[in-house]
Amino acid sequence: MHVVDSHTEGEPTRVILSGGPDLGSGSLAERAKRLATEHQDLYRSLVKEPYGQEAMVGALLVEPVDQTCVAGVIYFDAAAVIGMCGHGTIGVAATLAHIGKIGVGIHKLETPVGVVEIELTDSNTVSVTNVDSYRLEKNRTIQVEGIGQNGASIEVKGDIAWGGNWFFIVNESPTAVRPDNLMALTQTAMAIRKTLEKEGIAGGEGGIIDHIVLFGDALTAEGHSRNFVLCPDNTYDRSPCGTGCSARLACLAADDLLPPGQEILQESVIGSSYRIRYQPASEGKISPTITGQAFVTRDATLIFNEQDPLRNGINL
Ligand code: PYC
Repeated sequence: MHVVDSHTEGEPTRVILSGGPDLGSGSLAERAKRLATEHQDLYRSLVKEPYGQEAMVGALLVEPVDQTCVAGVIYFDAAAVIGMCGHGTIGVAATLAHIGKIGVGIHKLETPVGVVEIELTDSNTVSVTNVDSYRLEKNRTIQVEGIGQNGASIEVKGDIAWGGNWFFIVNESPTAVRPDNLMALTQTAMAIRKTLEKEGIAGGEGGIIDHIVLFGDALTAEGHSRNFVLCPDNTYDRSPCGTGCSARLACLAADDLLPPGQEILQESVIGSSYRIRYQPASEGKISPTITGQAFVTRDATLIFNEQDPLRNGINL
């Protein structure tokens, strides 16, 4: 299997260029479902240790239905096949540039949730105009057990928003959003997601809210902030999370906190950043654009040995 690895603002992506599973024909959403249900061990082993690494997102390149797109792409992490991935798209663009498939300029990629546009400014710098994003619900209040003093429960408020995946966005995190606090942040975000699950709180059409975003300090005068994002596989996003930024921009737009076209900086918990902005789209949605950098780290052949008892990854 031919793979190219990269990182986008610290978050790893593995692009599968050839040798991946045959998902047949149909829409990207249908093929993503097939990957999720018929090839679970395989896709997970691609990103889990010992073949992959913690926090890695896989990007399986497939034939697009829309022939104006340079490729179709299906994203997944060690737990789930996901709809879209912002950092992954920046990594795919840098990878396609690395193999000479695209040059500087504007291109399109097809994902299970729609077509996204990528603008490659140089071999590493990419702007992604993501699928239209929106806020479904403002200030949903939940009672989260086990994260207060001595295991007490705490009231947490969050917005439910779509950015290519479903997000619960907490503006006032009960846990400080600092790089020396990763364990506590992970526990808090996992407890929030568990509460959402338990209470049957979902995105549109019952979509699972599998990403949690925590914001700590108030915005600076320029609208800059730092986030912590929990992914479905319980790792935290080292980048500021492109789909999370899209969902966040939808909330800022809905609250009239950011005018169209004005660019702000979104920092991740590790301090890497994206430049993000939006334009209004139809039906009260927004069209978000995320700019960041990806660097190719490895161009390799993966060998899965039938004799290897850990070829499906470490499953604890
Ligand atoms: O950048 O959208 C993103 C993303 C989703 C999961 C990990 N990164």
